[in-house]
Amino acid sequence: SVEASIPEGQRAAWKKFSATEFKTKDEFESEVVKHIETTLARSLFNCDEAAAYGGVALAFRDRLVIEWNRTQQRQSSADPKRVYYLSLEFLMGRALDNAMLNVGMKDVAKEGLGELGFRMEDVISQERDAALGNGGLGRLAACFLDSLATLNYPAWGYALRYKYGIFKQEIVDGYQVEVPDYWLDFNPWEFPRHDVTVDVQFYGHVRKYMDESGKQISVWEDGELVTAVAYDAPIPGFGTRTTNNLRLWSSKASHGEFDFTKFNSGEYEASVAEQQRAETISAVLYPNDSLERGKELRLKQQYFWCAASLFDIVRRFKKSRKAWKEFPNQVAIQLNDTHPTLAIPELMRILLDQEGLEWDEAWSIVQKTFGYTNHTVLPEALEKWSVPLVQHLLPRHLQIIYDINLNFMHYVERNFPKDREMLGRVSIIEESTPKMVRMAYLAVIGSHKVNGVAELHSDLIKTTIFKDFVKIYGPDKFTNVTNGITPRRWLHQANPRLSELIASKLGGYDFLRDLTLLHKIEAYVDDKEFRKEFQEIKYANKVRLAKYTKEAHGISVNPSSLFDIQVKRIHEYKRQQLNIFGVIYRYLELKDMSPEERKKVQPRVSFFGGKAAPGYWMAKTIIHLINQVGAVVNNDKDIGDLLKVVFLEDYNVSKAEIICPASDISEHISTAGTEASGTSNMKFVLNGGLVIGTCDGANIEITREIGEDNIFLFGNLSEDVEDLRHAHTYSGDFAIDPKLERVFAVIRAGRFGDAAQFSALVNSIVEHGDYYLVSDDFASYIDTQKLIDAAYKDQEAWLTKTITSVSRMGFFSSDRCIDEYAEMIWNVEPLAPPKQNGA
Ligand code: B1H
Ligand code: IMP
Repeated sequence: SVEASIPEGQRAAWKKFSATEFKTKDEFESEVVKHIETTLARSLFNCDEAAAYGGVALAFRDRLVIEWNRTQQRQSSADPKRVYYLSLEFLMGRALDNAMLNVGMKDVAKEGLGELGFRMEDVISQERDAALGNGGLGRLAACFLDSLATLNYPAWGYALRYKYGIFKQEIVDGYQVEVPDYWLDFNPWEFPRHDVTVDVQFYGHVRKYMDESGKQISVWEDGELVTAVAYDAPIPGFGTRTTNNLRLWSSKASHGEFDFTKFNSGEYEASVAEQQRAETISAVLYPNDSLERGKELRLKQQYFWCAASLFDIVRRFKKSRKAWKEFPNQVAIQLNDTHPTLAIPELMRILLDQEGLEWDEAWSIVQKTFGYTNHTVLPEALEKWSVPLVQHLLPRHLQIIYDINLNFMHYVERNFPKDREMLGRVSIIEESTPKMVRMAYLAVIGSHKVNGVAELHSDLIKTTIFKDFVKIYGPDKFTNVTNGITPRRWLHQANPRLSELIASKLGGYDFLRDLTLLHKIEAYVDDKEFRKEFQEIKYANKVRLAKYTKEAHGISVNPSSLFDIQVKRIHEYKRQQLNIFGVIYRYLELKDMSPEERKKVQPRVSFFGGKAAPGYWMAKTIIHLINQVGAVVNNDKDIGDLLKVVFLEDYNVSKAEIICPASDISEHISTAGTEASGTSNMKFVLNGGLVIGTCDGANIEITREIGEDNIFLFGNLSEDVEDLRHAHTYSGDFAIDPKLERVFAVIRAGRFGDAAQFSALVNSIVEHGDYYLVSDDFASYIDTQKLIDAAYKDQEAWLTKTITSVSRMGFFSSDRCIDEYAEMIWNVEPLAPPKQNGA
């Protein structure tokens, strides 16, 4: 063993002085004060909340690191098959609260902090979100890391260490303004590993020659090198000592052979400029959710990250000195969407050019190693890279992609000799000008399993974008893993009182590790005490959001109103425009009423939140309209508390933790067939809110689980969408819904400011074919909102629905997802930590 090679005396010294964990309140306080006074060089006299946060974070970090080291050592010596989750986005949010929950000792810390003069909530809220993602895809990756560690899977996340995460959104005069998010000022959760670096090559050319044995050799030469430096973050599991690693790569200029000539020739400025150019690779997260823009820098990011990660994975594999054919038994790599697809030709390149394997052997290893998760069928989100760009940046990879395609074309030709058209349809290379590499096809061909993220979505990919591939490979290559969320963050941390109430009935917090145990609270659905407490918790959570709304936006809302919330990226397919048009319609109806009639109306607050991609004008127009409607409605004396419209600025993970527990209704109203899954729908229901939604994504499975009496579904079905779109364009009698027409009339009349500002939005529906079926679904949406108003009046029945729904949400834990991936796709087993004095 490794230990035996270290001399006895040395081992004894290490053991004697090995770091230990604080165990008592006094020890905790001593650690905090030590860190504040030494690590942070502050004192009693200038210790503000930020410094207190630093001290507490460092104290918990110390505990975390001990288990992290042990986990890594355990995994190194057992050397089991590991999972590598490659994702360009990890939307982690804050780490301290999560660390305290997973490490334990939060109560001790809270008391200790009190003695030092601080409140835990204030200290926690000092932390900046780690916002290295856009939306659902990035947050899913974060939930998966939490579950992987909790379930003791030996797993690594790999991503980029963006200097700037997703931009901060400010609303100025009703418009979105983007402000850079420099989040690394003080980040105690990352560990630079200056000893773990990889030189990554770009550009250059390929030289081919024949060796003595007649074998064709390819050498990728020249070009430029950029160095990847690893930054590691510990990922603690809940209720286990397993602490996995998230490795983020940061780019810097290489001091390899390509730049020292510059130093020697005295081009100092040029070499500094080169340094800066290298650093731009990991400088900024691309802020587009579900939209691909084909920028060279993005392709550079993708390759930089794939090359560094694969080098690291291969290096770790080689330590075990196993034969190459064992690689897929030691390594499972999951591609989170097509963004890491270059990992496929990169692993081929390593195996062929560096390790000297034959094509067939290399290809068999590659296919067994990779799995690919698709997250969207929207055509504008499917990645394609121009062949000339790939040729320029990655000449050897383009050759490999062409070879993969050639073999694949031969295979298809042999198996489908009668279908000549198929070759063009399934080719990795699209014969356009310029030619394009279709990344999704490369990902399908290079993986052994392809999965969608909810049942409807997984069915849709088999009948639309990957239809031919189902014929070619058979249906078994395609599978479904319905998304989930971690109950640690999205129940316990976001809604501690509800978690506590559930624990009090279930006799402990086991449900946080097995969410299906929630079904047991259905037994309390008629229990008076339980109902009262459940309802009080919801009310308190609404008060918390109301307080935040007042502080952040100066808008007073009454917590007894029905809270209606839609928070997610702003996108036409998600249809925030349908929601705001519905709000306008409600406003017009209120204005029509007599004061007597108004007294019977259910008061409502419509909350919106979410970022628009900076270049997405239609989405920005929707934000502007929401704010303009708010300005009118919120100041209308006739309306008062009957209707308020709030746009919550800069929606992010930490705000979601306040928002999700506070809904009565949340909106998940995408055009059917467009939202692959959705995950905030799960968060809202788990926290005792109901849903208004379309038959789309995971809404369908939520309905199956909680029962159709407990959800408000509306709108056209996915199978009818295509015909409706066709009719909009080709049949003469496409007419806008009259209620919606009324909304448009007041917008055009300038009721919400200069009508010209909203004409593109209105015209996309009236004149340009209403691609997202806003008009088709409007009447059914309005009717369903009326049903909701009526249902909410019966508070007892409503409460029954919410409690029943919570009890039936067990399926949507990301722990269930990870076990499904492990069994169906990765074929990996957990590596549990040894039991430790009764733990
Ligand atoms: C989802 C994306 C996405 N689907 C491209 N696709 C991106 C595509 O930066 N890009 O280029 C970024 C993001 N994100 C979302 O994934 C789906 O829309 C949701 O329905 C789903 O719940 C989520 C997680 O599976
Ligand atoms: P890697 O797999 O080489 O990147 O190592 C992962 C982690 O395991 C690092 O934190 C290493 O310090 C640790 N580690 C690697 N090899 C050994 C070993 O032989 N014994 C104990 N720890 C190790």
